[in-house]
Amino acid sequence: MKRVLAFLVTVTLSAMVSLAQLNPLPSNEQLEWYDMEMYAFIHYSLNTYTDQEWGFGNEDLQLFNPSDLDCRQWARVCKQAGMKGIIFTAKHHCGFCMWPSAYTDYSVKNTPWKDGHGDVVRELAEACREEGLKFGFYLSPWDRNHAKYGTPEYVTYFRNQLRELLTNYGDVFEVWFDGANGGDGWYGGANETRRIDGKTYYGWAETFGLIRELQPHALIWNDGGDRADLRWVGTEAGNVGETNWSLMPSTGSTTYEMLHYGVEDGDVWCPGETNTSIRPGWFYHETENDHVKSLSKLMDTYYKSVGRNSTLLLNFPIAPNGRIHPNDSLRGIAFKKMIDEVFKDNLADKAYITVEGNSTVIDFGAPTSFNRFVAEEEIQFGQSVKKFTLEAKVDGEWQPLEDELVEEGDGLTTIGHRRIICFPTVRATRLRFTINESKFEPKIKKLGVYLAPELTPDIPDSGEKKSSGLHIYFRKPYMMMIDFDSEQTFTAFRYLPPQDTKDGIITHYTLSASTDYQNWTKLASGEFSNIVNNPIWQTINFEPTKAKVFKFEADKLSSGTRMGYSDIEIVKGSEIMLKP
Ligand code: FUL
Repeated sequence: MKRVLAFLVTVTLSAMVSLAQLNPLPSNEQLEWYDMEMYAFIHYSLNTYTDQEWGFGNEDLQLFNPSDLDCRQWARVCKQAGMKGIIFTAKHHCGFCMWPSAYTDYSVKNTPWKDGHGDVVRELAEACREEGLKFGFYLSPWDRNHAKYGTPEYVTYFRNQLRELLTNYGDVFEVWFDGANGGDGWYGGANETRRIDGKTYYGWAETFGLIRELQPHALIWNDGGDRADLRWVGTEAGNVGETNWSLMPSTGSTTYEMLHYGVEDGDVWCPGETNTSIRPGWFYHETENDHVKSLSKLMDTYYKSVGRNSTLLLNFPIAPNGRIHPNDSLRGIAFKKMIDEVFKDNLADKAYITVEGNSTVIDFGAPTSFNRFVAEEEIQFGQSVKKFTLEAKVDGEWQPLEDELVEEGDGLTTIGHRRIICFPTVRATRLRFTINESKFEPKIKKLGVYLAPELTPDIPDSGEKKSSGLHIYFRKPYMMMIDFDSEQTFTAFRYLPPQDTKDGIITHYTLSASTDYQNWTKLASGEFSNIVNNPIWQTINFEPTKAKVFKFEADKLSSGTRMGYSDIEIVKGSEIMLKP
């Protein structure tokens, strides 16, 4: 009898194992993570005081002395903006630590702020607890300050810091390891370029082991290398694919397609987290105060993240005074109010619902206006739906509905945790939802039908190039010249990198000006940091300079052999020069 039982247990276990392989399932932590829907990123570091996106690693510690640093304000704003947690840049690529780490001098402990007795990580972790928000941190693996970066000693340092953050600040819900890795930096004064293999250098398996041991419930985000618990979605623009599987292959490199759309037959659960900033940049720049994303842009981001089986990690930068700027907080709070408004009244709750084969018919009883449809799968049993259709019965005729936010196809593919479909308002008596294809018997948890207020979309870009009136020509594949009919006084040069390819994006540049094409004055040179993942306008400000011609040289490209651009703008005072 015992043997029979043992045999049965073995058979059942192996059947469960092979079923699990066929249909990987999320962990409890991943299920809770989905339910958070939105949480905040906070970018704050020495960059805030140098107007940079990536610090070089030698920025002056004396710069860190905020007059009004208030982590409670951050937590309150984030909470009112509907965020369920905060992930904080404890250390960005410049290596400056926002907590008094015992392993480096390059931290808050050697700044004038609170006479070196402050700890931003502690203040924020406490503020999160007070506001009922979860707390997580970003610890940049790349460190442009550390002398030993690139050697095994740095990996020990990195793990020591990880241990500090995992043990001294209470529960951590997510640990974020950015993928920007290696390149030029200060490195303790060496001032050189160091390359590492991001997949092997940090010994991720062991590093992850430390997190599992010290914070077993924390989720790990990593955008390549060893598969962690959450994946990047391949862009920082704030959208994941309309088809979005929560699965990935457990090993091997990833491509943009895999990150953006997931992998239908992947063997591990590794859902996509959609990250973007409420402004163009991740860090605060005064010049972006009027470029906080509009309500319609934020709603679009919500539909393309939370509405596509993902979560939204929305960044709020901290201003130099140590607080979230009022423009960002007002917009964040308006965003939450708009989400509540859209989803306050589920019209399906009052309807008569019948199931006919693979179709569910929602009968409103009378012509009813709606423009949003929501479906959710019971993902604790896996993700199943591959294709569905939606039809509205208008004047007695069934009419197909399509997702208006996708460019190709009807967008009605995967569902997962939550899928929101947006379409122009229809007035119909019934809505029919049909599952056409699925991996296994799908389990639908919830259906919703809503009437969202019409938001005026952002005024579309007229498409007119700012550079269209400029006289631009190339001297070499790496050298662009822009000349004017007469000598004038200029104050800034702006560069918009190619938008649809990474080839030709300038990561390092030199800008010079001349009045006679003979004698050149170097106006600036440096790095357009994070331009590859976030290809937004880059501004080079300089002292008012008389010039007739500009020379813009690409010292380094992300890839490709020719410098590329989408647009160029040259600023004369506050006026934009369109015509020479
Ligand atoms: C990027 C980083 O390089 C940016 O600076 C920022 O932290 C963003 C969230 O991730 O890859």
